[in-house]
Amino acid sequence: MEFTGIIMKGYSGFYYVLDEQQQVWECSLRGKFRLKKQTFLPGDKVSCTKIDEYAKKGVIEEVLPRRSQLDRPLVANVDQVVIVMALAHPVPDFRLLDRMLIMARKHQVSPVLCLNKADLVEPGQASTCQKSYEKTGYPVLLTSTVKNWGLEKLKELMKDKITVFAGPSGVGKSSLLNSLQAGLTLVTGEISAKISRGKHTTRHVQLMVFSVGGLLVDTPGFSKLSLPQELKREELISYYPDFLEFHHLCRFKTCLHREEPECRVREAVEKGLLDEGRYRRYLEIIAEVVAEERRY
Ligand SMILES: Nc1nc2c(ncn2[C@@H]2O[C@H](COP(=O)(O)OP(=O)(O)O)[C@@H](O)[C@H]2O)c(=O)[nH]1
Ligand SMILES: [Mg+2]
Ligand SMILES: [Zn+2]
Repeated sequence: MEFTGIIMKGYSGFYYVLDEQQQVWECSLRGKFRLKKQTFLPGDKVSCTKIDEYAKKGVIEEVLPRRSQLDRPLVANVDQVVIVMALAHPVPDFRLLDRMLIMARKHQVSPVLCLNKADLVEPGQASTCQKSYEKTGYPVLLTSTVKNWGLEKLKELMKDKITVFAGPSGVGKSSLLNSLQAGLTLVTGEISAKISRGKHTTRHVQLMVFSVGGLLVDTPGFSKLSLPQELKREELISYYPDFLEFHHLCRFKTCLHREEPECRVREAVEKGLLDEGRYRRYLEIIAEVVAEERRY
């Protein structure tokens, strides 16, 4: 008997495959895969054969083509990444955020920006931040797991999709997931406390079932992200959907929006139509891209 399913996790030689009836099967690989050095990632769609119906054991026969592959975390077929930043505690890392937006687009995964801990800042501060990123066209939510703000909206966006939660440590990723999915008990808390609890922190990448439909991935969080390899200076603008309408009006088609005359992007920043901080970070990134090009 054959069935298709999604790999939820791999663990010591076995793969745990969720079938369409929401049952998990412990599957091993046919020897031929080991020879072919084929990789199997969480999120991969596979076809399997049942070996033991009662004990829910099976064998993976084939991996179906991957739609996308994220590197951090290493997961296949991710539909969207919820980029979580805390508005305070820790202060938002907009440099990291802008890089994560670039990375998401590079991997053809749609980003959702979640500005969490909205309960810790003045409403005005939260909405200023929200408005400046809404110009990208990506959904930007203000959330609080303490006040239950924005969670219904986030839930709606996650329905029937494979969603990865990413962002720095301590911003509330695990807390959000615990609030969104009844029964989840991911470890949350201050960073130092989590390290001492060691074993229970998110190490293996694992997909979890979202009961309204869809799958979730929590990640341990990271603080640094490099730019995509071989990113060209003229390409960078395509990662800034908020800048594009102005870019098209610049005097020079090749405008990098630095010192060029009649730069409409720079003008838009001066007029307050684009966020100044985001523009300054763009200048840092373009400088990095140019420096990187020169190395080759
Ligand atoms: N005030 C406030 N604290 C929060 C919120 N969400 C999470 N926290 C706290 O922030 C800390 C880190 O949360 P955690 O979910 O472990 O962050 P993670 O490292 O991104 O998974 C914990 O102490 C949480 O209780 C929120 O919306 N408001
Ligand atoms: Mg966490
Ligand atoms: Zn320009």
